[in-house]
Amino acid sequence: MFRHVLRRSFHSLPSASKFVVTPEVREAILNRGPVVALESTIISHGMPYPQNVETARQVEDIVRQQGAVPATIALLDGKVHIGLTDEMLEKLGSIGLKAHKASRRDLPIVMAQRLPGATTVASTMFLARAAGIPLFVTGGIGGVHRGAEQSFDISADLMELGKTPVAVVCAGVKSILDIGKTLEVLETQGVSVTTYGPTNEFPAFYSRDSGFKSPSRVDTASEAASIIAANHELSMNSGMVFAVPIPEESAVDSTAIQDAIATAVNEARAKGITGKEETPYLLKRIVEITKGESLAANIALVKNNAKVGGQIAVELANIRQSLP
Ligand code: PSU
Ligand code: MN
Repeated sequence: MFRHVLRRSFHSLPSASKFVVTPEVREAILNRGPVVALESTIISHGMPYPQNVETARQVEDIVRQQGAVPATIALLDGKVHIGLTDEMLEKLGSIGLKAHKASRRDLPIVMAQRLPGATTVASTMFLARAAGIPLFVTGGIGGVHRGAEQSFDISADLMELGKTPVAVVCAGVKSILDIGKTLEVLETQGVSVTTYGPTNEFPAFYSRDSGFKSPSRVDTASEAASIIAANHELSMNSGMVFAVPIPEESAVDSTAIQDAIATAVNEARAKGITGKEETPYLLKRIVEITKGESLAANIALVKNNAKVGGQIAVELANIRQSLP
């Protein structure tokens, strides 16, 4: 059971010809080695150019420094790319919001229409799983939007986490969202949520605490890897969230951020911005209102997640490679 799930890879897919996997990533997958999937909506829609491209490159370097192979995922010219060249990264970053924000429902459309597609947490998980990559690093996951009881706006990320066995390393959930409701939906979906210590709280992206206790906690990469291995061993077919609090020195004053978030959310309501546009709009306005302070924090936490995620990938590879 365990081996079957852990050995799953793109070779078993009927659509293998639509997957372009770089030789380095391919080799690591086949050897059950340490690979870290990375999303591309954070590049196109999550940060301004050129900091987005610069950060994406640094994140890949940090993953490598831990001994793991980075695999940034995007769609270009009708194909899924697992591992991007420098030129591809530059292209996605520089076209920014003109790239198609491709969540699960958008994948077939973006592929068929050969659009430049940036993958969200949901679609990156789906494609990582298809390629045989069990671990994925990002900044923050999508969640239940404020006022969802009226709008029904709940990110597809949460549903994907319920049905795709990929571990997502993030800094928790931004308080542009309703964090309490997000944790409730994750529970309903059967997603294992763990804070990567040294705290018992679920982190809130820019700040280390959300006021909500995390359902579980680990303090080392090997403990995290053993949870991922156990998920596979049980054939859970559901995802896991590892929430890493932003480093203390990079956390930002929560009142300034809370004010910026409140302003941005009110503006979005006033302008009638909803659906897939809402998250990118809020991210962009918060950077503008805080005059870049939030961007610096965002970059710092993504890099920290890359470090932790790279270490977990190495530990997970040790477990998988020790299997018969
Ligand atoms: N949250 C962030 N930064 C991001 C995103 C979310 O702090 O870049 C992106 C991710 O790609 C995530 C997506 O999967 O937004 C969620 O969008 P939506 O709420 O439309 O599902
Ligand atoms: Mn939404």
